[in-house]
Order: sequence, then C-alpha cells, then structure tokens
Amino acid sequence: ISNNEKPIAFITGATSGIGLATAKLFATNKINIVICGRRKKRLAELKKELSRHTKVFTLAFDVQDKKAVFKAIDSLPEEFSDIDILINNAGNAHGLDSIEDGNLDDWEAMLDINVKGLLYVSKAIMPQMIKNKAGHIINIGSIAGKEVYPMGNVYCASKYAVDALNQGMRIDLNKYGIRVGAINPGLVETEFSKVRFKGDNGRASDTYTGYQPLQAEDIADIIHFMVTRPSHVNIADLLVMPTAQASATIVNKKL
Ligand code: NDP
Ligand code: 8X3
Repeated sequence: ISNNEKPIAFITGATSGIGLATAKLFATNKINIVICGRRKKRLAELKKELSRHTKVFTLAFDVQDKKAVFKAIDSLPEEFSDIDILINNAGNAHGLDSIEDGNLDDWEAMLDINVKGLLYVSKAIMPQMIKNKAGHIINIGSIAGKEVYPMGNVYCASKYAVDALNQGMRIDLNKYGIRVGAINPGLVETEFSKVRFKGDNGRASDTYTGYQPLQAEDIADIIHFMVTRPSHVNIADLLVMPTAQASATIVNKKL
C-alpha cells in the first residue's frame, strides 16, 4: 500500500477474533475496508463503529458457497471494487478428535471453509489485482500448518494446504508483482475454541488458562506491519507464538 494513499482492504472473517481486530486497526489507520462474515448483525454494528474512521462496506456470505462468494464480490460498488489488500482469514477448527472418531461434517466444514473458501475468494479477487499489476494477499495459516499435533489431523491438513497455497500463489503471481505472504499464529484467544468445541465454553476457556495467550490485536498489529512495508518488501511467511508456547504441543502452563 506504500504507493496508494487510500488503499482498500478486503477482510474475510471480520466478525470476530483476528479479522475483527484487523478491521479495527486498518480503519483507524485510514485503510478503507470491505468486511465479510456470515453474521450480518455484527457486520452492521462494526460498520457503524468503524465508519467514523474510514470507508466501510459489508458483505455477508458463506465462503463455502461458491456462487455466493462470486455474487457478493461482483456486487461491490465501484469505489470498493479495486482491492489492494486481501486478508484471507475466515476459518475455524471443527472438533478435536482422534482420526478414527472424526466427524464427516466437521471434516467437510474445515476443508470447505479453510481451503476451498480461501480459493473461491482469491479467485474472485485476483483478476483485478492482475490487471493492476499490484496487490497484496495475506493468508492466515497456523502453527497447525507447520506441525501436526495429536487429534489435529484434518484441521492441520487444511492449514498445511493454506501453507502450500501461500507458496503456490506467491510463485504464480510473482510475474504480476503481487505480494503474497502468510502469518501462522500459535494460540490466540478468540472465538476459535468456542467454535472448535461447539459452544463448550469451559473447554474453550481451558485452552487459554495458565499462561498469557496471544490476543487478536497482536496478530492484527503484525498484519498491519506486513501491509505497510515498502512495496519492494514482502514478508513471505511468519510463525508467531505466545512466549509461553514453544511448539504446537508444548505450552508452559502454570496452573
Ligand atoms: P474466530 O472464530 O474468532 O473467527 C473466525 C472468523 O471466520 C469469523 O469472523 C467467522 O465469521 C469467519 N468464518 C467462519 N466460517 C465462515 C464461513 N463459512 N463463511 C464466512 N466466514 C466464516 O477465530 P480466529 O479469529 O481465531 O480465526 C481466524 C483465522 O485464524 C482462522 O483462519 C483460524 O484458523 C486462524 N488461526 C487461529 C488461531 C487461534 O488460536 N485462534 C491460531 C492460528 C490460526 P462468521 O461466523 O460471521 O461467518
Ligand atoms: C490454531 C492453532 O494449535 O490452537 O490454528 O490448533 S491450534
């Protein structure tokens, strides 16, 4: 965005966690935003709050629904259609089961949202970046895309796929001058574990007790750093953990 005074960022999964914190930080730094998610009420509230700082457009769609993805992105008014930055963030884990106990609906949700959803959104936005011979795509991977952990199986597979796609996009879009990079967080306290454990809030909060987990704002801060580097600098791949975490399975908890 270094050459563009009024950049437009398209953020998927902006209704909570990392996407929400990124939308807020971008807005207060005068980056215009298109915020996406399925929860329309949250999008409307966020638009009201952030329109004080910047231009905001909301798009409600499910990234699993490819027709809805293309229809939503096609419907963007002209002033929001020239996207400079794409934050491929929408995603979740569904369940934490040993592979033989895995639930097929959970498996499909993770592959459809985390992998295919990311592809649909990218496919819809890439043509205009290619036309401009400029753009910046940031993929939100995970430590789960660098290291497989017990019962992580399909979620890890989905995030390994994000890692592969991050590399593949960087290679194939190189000829157009489009920057592609990933940030791979460790434990971040968001709605992630509420979704993974299907509303079992005790299990969700246990994930983040006994140590200081990352907050969504910590990741947003790094995403903002990535997009504000000079245009010849591309942060290609970052792994970020709380200090208390040393690997996907080693967390120094003081209980
Ligand atoms: P949250 O659950 O807080 O946020 C997930 C976001 O994704 C929500 O805004 C949700 O919006 C959106 N989303 C989920 N499913 C869909 C769908 N089918 N269609 C459209 N949007 C969808 O979790 P995080 O902020 O933690 O997660 C953001 C990203 O970070 C994910 O890709 C996750 O895998 C990754 N990550 C998270 C880590 C963590 O420890 N929290 C660590 C490493 C990576 P809505 O429900 O409104 O559709
Ligand atoms: C989330 C990271 O290790 O909590 O992507 O599953 S982990």
